[in-house]
Amino acid sequence: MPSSVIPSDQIRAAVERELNAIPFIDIHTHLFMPSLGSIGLWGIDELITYHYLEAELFRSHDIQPAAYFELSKRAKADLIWQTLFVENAPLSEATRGVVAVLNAFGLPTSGDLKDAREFFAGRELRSHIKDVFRMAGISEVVMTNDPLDPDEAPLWEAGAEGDSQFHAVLRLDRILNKWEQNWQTLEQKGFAVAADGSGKTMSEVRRFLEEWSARMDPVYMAVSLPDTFAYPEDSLRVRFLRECVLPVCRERGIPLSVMIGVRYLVNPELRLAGDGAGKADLRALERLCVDFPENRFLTSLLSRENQHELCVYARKFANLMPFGCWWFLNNPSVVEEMTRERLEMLGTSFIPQHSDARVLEQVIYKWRNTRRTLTPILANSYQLMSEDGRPVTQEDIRHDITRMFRGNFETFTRRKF
Ligand code: RAT
Ligand code: ZN
Repeated sequence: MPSSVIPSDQIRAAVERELNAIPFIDIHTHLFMPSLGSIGLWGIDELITYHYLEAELFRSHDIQPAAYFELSKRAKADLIWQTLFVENAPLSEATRGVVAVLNAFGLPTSGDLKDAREFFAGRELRSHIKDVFRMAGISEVVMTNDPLDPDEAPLWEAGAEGDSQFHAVLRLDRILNKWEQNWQTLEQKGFAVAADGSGKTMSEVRRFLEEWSARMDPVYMAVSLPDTFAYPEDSLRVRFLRECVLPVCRERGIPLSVMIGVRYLVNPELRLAGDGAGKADLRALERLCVDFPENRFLTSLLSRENQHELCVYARKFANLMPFGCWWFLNNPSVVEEMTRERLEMLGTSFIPQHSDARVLEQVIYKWRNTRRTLTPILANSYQLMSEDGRPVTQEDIRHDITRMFRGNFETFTRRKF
């Protein structure tokens, strides 16, 4: 027996050790590097007013959304704190997350928010980011950068300084999903585009993507898509994909991330918290993989019902990389089910999780929860392998965890981080 073979009763501890030791790459967040700092969210009031918690507020308090959104940030946080943390025990995943962050910084998890507010007010952003990443066990994060966001675009245009711990992603939602509301912004920026996609629109959108890719150096391009997403289809979205997005991705050798299954604003009054989820028809994904073998697709799906099918498609197409347990799926019960299924069907050839953090300190609880949920799942897989006759070594565990939380992303993006 090779010396590094792990006895059965020590497998779980070995998995836990490696999960804690290996710094992960967080491949999809809504965090921003310090040079885009004015749009980055951090601190206690942002943590408590996370839209996942706003959705929960309206189930436990009778304030109307319109009245809630009139409040100041601080008053919103006080109301959510009082309702979801004081009057009720914080049992949900999103509320527990806030508790875990407070606890990680040694702050009180009950009572009022005075100490927490004082603590965060005294932090210097750059050193705070370093501490938070260390506490979360991540080496770097991937941002979501929207070249048509009126707050973000000017910062890039003014030459925002890059940061080795933050990688850019060119987000395409305003072009692919909201062209009608955004084509004039491109026109104002000097691109000869038309509302109906006629004339030079396609070559100009392509030029726009090339220009912004040169500016941001994105590790991938990304779009969130509705549950009704169809391909092929006679639509502007599909023309943009075929004639602009996918060719530029190929030119630059980067993947496209397709996040499918959002039902936008099923309750518009809730704003960011108002989206729902729906089952998608994955034949669209199949056709993309078949028609564009030279492109690579990072894929996350919002509906639980689509997850098994996604594994089947990943077995057919090497240019498809399932990633993450997205948004409403990022709860231990669902993460467990999805990750077991993926391990059973794909081995380690997928990316188990991303944080989707919108507020800096969320990476602490989100990655802690991922490690906690994954420890028994991975340990069980190694246990079964060992019972079937292949001893498990420390090197196996290190190699596999590194592959899932770093290597698969590096290989798929053709970068070394
Ligand atoms: O999880 C979220 O915060 C959602 O609101 C979305 O931002 C989603 O993750 C997305 O990237 O579209
Ligand atoms: Zn997201």
